Amino acid sequence: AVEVFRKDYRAPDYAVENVDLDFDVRDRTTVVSVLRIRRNGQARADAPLHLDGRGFELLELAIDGLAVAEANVERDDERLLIKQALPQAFSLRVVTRLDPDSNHSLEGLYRSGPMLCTQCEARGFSRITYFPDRPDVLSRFKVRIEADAQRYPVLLSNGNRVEAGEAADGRHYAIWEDPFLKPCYLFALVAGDLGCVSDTYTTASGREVALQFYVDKGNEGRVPHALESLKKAMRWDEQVYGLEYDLDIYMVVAAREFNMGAMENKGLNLFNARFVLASPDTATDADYEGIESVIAHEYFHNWTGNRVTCRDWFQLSLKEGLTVFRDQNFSADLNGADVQRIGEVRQLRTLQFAEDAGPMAHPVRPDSYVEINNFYTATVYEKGAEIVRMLQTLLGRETFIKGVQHYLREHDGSAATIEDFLAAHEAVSGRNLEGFRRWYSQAGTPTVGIDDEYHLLAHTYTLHLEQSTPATPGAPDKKPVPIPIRVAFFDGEGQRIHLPAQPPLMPAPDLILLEDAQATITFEDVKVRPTPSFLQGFSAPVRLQFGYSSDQLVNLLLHESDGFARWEAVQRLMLNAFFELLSGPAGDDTQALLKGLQLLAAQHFDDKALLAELLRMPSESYLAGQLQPLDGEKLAAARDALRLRIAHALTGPLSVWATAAPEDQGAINVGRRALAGIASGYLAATRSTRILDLCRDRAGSDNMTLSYGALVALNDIDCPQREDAMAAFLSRWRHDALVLDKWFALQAGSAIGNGVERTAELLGHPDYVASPNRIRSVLGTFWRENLRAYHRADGSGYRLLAEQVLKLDKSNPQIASRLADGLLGWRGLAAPRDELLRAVLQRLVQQVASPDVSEKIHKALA
Ligand code: B3K
Ligand code: ZN
Repeated sequence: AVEVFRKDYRAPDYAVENVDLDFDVRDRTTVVSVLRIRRNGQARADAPLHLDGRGFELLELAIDGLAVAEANVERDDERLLIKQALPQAFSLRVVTRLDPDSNHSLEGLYRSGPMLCTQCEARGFSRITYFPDRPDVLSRFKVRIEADAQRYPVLLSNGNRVEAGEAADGRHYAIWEDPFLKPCYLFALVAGDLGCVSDTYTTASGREVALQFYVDKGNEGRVPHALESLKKAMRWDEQVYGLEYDLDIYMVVAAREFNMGAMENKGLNLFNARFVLASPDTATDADYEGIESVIAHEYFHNWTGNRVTCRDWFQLSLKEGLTVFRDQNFSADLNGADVQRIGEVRQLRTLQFAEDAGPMAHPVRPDSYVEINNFYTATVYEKGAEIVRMLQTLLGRETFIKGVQHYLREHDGSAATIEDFLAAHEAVSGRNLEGFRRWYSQAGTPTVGIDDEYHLLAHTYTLHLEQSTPATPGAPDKKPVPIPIRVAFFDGEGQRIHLPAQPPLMPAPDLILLEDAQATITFEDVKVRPTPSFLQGFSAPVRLQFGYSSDQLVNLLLHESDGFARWEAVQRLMLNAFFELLSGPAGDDTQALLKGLQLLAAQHFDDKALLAELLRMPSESYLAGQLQPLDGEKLAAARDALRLRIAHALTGPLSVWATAAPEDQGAINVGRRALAGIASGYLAATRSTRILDLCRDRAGSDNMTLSYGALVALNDIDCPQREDAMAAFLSRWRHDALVLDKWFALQAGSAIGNGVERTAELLGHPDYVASPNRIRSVLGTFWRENLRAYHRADGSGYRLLAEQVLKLDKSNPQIASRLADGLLGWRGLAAPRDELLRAVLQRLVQQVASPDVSEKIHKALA
């Protein structure tokens, strides 16, 4: 595989104006593609025609009705070059034969249960036919599908259905036309036997849109939440961005087998079933929120991604970062900003900070890639969203929205760049975003260090700020970036102190803008020593270092009004206690945490969901990023000790919260259930029979949040209640794939016994199937959240994961490559694990075939 560089971008020589596709679905599927092609103005008259294609049988290749001679063709595994003299405009006919039933990569045309479906982003369309598979070639698509009427009653593609009817031999057909220009990665097709739930939506301008959800038959009752979420998203985009839906129909199809969350194909989204199907007995409140946000995300792509797409894949964050930012705001508006923001930061710090610190670190706009699928990352998505958020902070919400609208107007129907996006914001705001561009081009997580000084006699308060970004692979020298730091000040009793703005460094009383490597701000006339609260709302994706005292942290935990800042304070207290317990007995730091939590427990909380977040312990995978070198067994033990300490210090309130566990839907109950789950988790660690019995009984609840919460609480405790509850859960849900995924994840994540052996056994369990969701449940949970097992000092955890990566490397490289993330960080491990994992990698690198996995392993060993 070759490395592709951003600097090598060249506009395509040929435009494909029309794409006419004919899918004849039989045991094999034959695809006739007729393209109307025109040479672009800037191209040389003798420019060869570049087509991408792989993994199919080529039956015909003709230009203007004449077969292309072998002598005029140059071809390798992935592409084909036509070198004969070509007229300025011509038609290309390509006939290919596909075998979707044996396509386990889940890219291109493949089978998922009762249907055939497609996944084309990033480069799956070229598994269907020869085509210039690049996002800057935009065409008008017309698609005819013919298939057996019994086996495939549902025939779908993008746009509007313009014709349908019967064909010979019990077959039928449908013809779809998409009036909008689109790149081939947004093409989609579905042929299957599916149930349908439909509804309508009336847009702000009064157009009626048909909404249709296609799911496995029998699952229709689990669609309403996704459907309601879609309608909310459609309304939100009208109200906030003034953006309306543009076709007469919007379809969502739920697939059992899907490599990622979902895909925004024009008018025909394909979804991992887990982001569509929900009922209170099968899906947790967290699942409900996930569905709402992914449904919204894919819908928002209709403008940010589809109407305006990306010029090349280096610009991926143009659509992904912006669309994540939009779905985050949607969720915050619907469910409350504080808890939403805490979840975002938790994810960013756990996944993206780790990525930035590892061998795959890359800028939000990468400079090169070997396999583009490896760059659908937390950096491109989540850090990309953080950059957009900072832009909004700098420009103000109103100007920012105008900037987005201006960008969409200027580039509607075309393929754009991140540069175009920034230029649009410069145009509407009159600001120069030169320095800001560095956020897109520079990898690594900046650290901001702050010191403060208070002069009792002079009544001055001074802040010294500095920033630096650590070197990342291939990029040793980093420049400062503009960092917006939202700030508030409090006195010792938690009352706000208002200190004045000091432009340009402090453009508003609540905002510091650190643009240089260092800066100093002095405030006069400050009567008492302030407790600063830096980075409110997590206003920039940085690590912030400030020597908070325990008292200051407790002060912020109890009195800050910004939910994120309260959470941040308790995170710091928890981390301090965790480090104390890692190296010895409980001392001052643990005491400070417990005292803070006791005071917190005595406060009145309307927002129970926020209280639950404040009490939640940092996850193992988050802690792993804090510990260098990493000893997973020690880490898990210290975390267990911390859990037990908290349980003993808060037994009273925890018992109250653990019991208040309502089954009904509704936001207030979502918070109560979250709290009950957290509280039972702590209490179970004390092994009190009362709580273990309660959890066992609750695991049989008809409310999945309660049931699953109880199982999580029991999961690390070796006791008969756990055995009984797990067995009952398995036999109750054995036939429901999505719920069964939860059972597998619990097993793979449990601290009990030998987790490596148990995980290996799970892979041979009679109920195990190698679907992407199941693989992630078992192996993803194992390496990310079971550090005790995965990092066993004998290296057996590493060997198990590597074996599975190798196995999947051949059938489904995208999934294999996701799992390979668990193998990359050997440099950060405590001996002897570093050498054990390195040896595993050195063996693996000889054996893997896919560019996906091999790119990562090469970078890890470099
Ligand atoms: N755009 C798709 C992701 C495609 C991943 C290709 N490997 C889903 C999304 O971000 O909405
Ligand atoms: Zn997306």
